[in-house]
Amino acid sequence: PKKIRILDSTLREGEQHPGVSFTNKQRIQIAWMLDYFGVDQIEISPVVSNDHKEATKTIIKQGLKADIVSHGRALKSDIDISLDCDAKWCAAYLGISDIHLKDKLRITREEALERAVETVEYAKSHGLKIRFTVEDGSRAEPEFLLKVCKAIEEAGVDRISLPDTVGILRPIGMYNFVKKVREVVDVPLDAHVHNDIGFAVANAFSACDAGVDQIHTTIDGIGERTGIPPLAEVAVALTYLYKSPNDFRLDMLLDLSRLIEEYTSIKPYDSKPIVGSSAYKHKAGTHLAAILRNPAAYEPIPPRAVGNRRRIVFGELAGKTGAAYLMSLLGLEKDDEGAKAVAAGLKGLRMGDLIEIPLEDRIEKKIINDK
Ligand code: HCA
Ligand code: CU
Repeated sequence: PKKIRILDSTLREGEQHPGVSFTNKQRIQIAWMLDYFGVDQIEISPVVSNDHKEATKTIIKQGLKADIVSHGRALKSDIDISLDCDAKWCAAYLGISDIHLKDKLRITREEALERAVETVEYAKSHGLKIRFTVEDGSRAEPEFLLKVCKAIEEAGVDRISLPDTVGILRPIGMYNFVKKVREVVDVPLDAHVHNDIGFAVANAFSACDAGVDQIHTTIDGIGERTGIPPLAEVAVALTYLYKSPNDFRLDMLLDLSRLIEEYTSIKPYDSKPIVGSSAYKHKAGTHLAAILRNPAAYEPIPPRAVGNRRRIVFGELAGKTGAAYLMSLLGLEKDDEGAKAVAAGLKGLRMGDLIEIPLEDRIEKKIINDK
């Protein structure tokens, strides 16, 4: 299978999430952790404040394995800031849909095309690698989108980011968006997709099917409005479903999520895939019975592999299997009568009173061996 790379934008898109604003010390730590995790590129924007500029400079100096991508507008003055930071990679974005051209930038298509080409030429002539983002490309007039992509390819652009800036594409729409561009240019492509209707992860993978080789993520999916695809879902899907040959340390995923929680007070919702507190909880007695023989019965990805852990919830659905198991955990003699009585007792428990026990490896092994 083909390798799909990850660009993590926690430090750029992530900081656009309401309530997120890191200190420079935190930015540097996040960059180190993302690099150790194994992402290919880390994006940060030095143009938003002096503080960000300092962080960008410092992170570039760390000599991390990942490329540090310095993000800004398609303006020479923003490219100059990337140069000041000693960046090797920069990214420039420019809205190219009519709504962005008319109501945000107040420029014509011709002016936008010219600005895109000039920006790429300027970066290249200063020795920078440049990714160009055709912002709101998913709503741009298709002929104009292709025209811009061809022109910046000719100007020497190194990558093109195809964004669904407002998250309105269906997976098939994202596929077609990428495919159209893929057919006219040879430049490596990025997918940057927003989650306004909940399709971000699905759309990112549609984009892969159509030919992008890099997905943008943030830790826990934080970003403008409803954010972009979370690093955890993307890295796990790449590894387990797409068999992409990356060297991710997936067992850091829970720690990465906790780090963001600590620095932002944004807690991932319980049922959030991979890192949510319920992602590996089992409640129904029939599920427990199966889990005790073979956890794969109800766990597509082993919890330890992603730094999470399995928990059993003993409550009204535990049944006799659950009751007997709870008794064995507590070291109680378990006869049939006793188990029935405990099961009846558990039936009286309601939300909030449920007993939750992490399954220790030791006990799990013993039970699995005893079967
Ligand atoms: C923005 C827009 C952007 C850019 C994406 C990219 C988008 O700057 O807020 O550079 O790949 O969603 O279009 O995040
Ligand atoms: Cu975005």
